[in-house]
Amino acid sequence: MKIHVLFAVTLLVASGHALSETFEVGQQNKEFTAKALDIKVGDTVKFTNNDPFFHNVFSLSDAAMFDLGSYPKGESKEVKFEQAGEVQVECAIHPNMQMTITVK
Ligand SMILES: [Cu+2]
Repeated sequence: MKIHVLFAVTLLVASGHALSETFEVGQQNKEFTAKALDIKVGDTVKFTNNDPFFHNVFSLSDAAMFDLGSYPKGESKEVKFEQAGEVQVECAIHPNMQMTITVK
């Protein structure tokens, strides 16, 4: 009996995990490689710096407030989006760098 319950819980966790995806957004030529991205609650976005200088990634949006700091070429950082809404993503070093992530 106990074994059956454990097995069911494991299956639920495994299937829930398989449904969430990771998207990659680069930073190249002082632009985000996607201007707009639609994702689901629970998805992750990986921001990779492809430029030979530092970029930052931050958001002041209610749906996801974060500041990943500044990091050099080849490094990436991830954000998991837990709440539905529109998220404006910016770079503190280059004010023209902006993108919108819509979390549904
Ligand atoms: Cu930048």
